[in-house]
Amino acid sequence: LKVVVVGLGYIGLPTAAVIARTGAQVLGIDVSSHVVDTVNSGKVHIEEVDLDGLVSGVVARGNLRASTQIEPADVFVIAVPTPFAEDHAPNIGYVLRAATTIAAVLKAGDVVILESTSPVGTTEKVRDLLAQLRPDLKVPGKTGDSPDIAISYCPERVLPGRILVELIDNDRVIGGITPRCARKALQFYRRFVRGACVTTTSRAAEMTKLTENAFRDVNIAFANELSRVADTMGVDVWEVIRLANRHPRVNILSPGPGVGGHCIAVDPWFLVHADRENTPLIRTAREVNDAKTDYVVARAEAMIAANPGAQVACLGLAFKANIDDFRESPALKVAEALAIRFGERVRIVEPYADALPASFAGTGASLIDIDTAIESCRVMIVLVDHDVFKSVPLEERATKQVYDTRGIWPDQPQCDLKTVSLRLAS
Ligand code: SAJ
Repeated sequence: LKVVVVGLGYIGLPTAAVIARTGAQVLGIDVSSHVVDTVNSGKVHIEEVDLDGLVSGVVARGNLRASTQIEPADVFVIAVPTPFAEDHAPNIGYVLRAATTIAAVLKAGDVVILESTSPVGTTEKVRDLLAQLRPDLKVPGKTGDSPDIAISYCPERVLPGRILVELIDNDRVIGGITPRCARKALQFYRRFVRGACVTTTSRAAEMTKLTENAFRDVNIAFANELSRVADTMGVDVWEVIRLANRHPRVNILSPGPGVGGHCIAVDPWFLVHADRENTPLIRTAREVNDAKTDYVVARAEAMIAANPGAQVACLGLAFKANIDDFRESPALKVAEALAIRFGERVRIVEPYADALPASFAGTGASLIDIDTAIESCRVMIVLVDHDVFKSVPLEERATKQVYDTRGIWPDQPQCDLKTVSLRLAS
């Protein structure tokens, strides 16, 4: 079996490597020659648990190659980004460009699978584009009962940090343009997926992916809204959530400084953009989560202003715990805002960074380790729940002024938060 994976990013590269491990011949296509060269030398350009070892193994065995040039194959997997524009309109330009690239080498019997998170109807657009570019091929759902190619949508659902595990163990939703298309894609996923593979239509599969991330966003928004109410009331939100979650049908997620990453803060907009009138809750959840970052900045600023001259440690820049991914990170946004306002008083602790991102240049802020932070900073703003921060014992921070946006130190004296929130309110 020969498989082409278009896009060697956070999803495409692990997917290509996992397929290559099954013994298939896999060619990864990327527009970046740096990425192509890196993969061909058996190395990786992204950090993901165990990915380096897997890629070096499958490249050494000759099962995975990378190129900027497409080649014929039996199965084509599209895993390119689908960003959105200023007005939240989804941009499927990379998907259509990938389909155009594939069209050049497509032949009867081939299977095309879109994995990129996409607005409902995108897979049909891919089908229409392939039909237009290759009038010599019969496409599914359009030109007769026995199409030459199969086209499906099968969203990735993996969690960064657990990608190689979840690629295998998670259930997959496989949406065919026709049932026959779904069956063809199913045969392919059975090669490496241990979870259940459930077939449906491409439109239902597209909406399922968007629904999963919108569900999580709405639930995080609920937690973030609660945290603001609790601040106003002078109540510890973490204690309230712990207590409420003892109810058998209540399961509240964790508040934080906002929602980051490339998925949950983006995908709900695809639903809102498709049907603005009927999505007030999903849109509001997005706004609540974005506004939480501004609220954390304002609260941290009030706390720092109340401690004149004190050094301030911002703990964490990553978009979530125990990863080195700073994309769309609310922690990064908070730390940047504080560095711009308070300059060299601001010290950043991020065990997953070797240096501060370029956006901190000229602010005077510096990168330090957690021990130096404990020694030198009286104010601590917890922005990421990295394990290394969680393990700081109470005796090392009992006298600190702490704003714990992630609730990692439940035993921390809370009095200052109440004072600050009252000051903010007045
Ligand atoms: N977050 C909170 N509170 C929580 C949970 C998360 O503030 O209780 C924040 C995180 O700190 C982070 C953001 O939300 O900033 C997103 O983190 P996440 O762990 O919820 O999700 P991602 O973005 O790493 O991955 C999500 C996953 N989707 C779901 O859990 C429904 C993953 O399965 C998807 O494959 C991925 O999006 C994707 O690629 O779409």
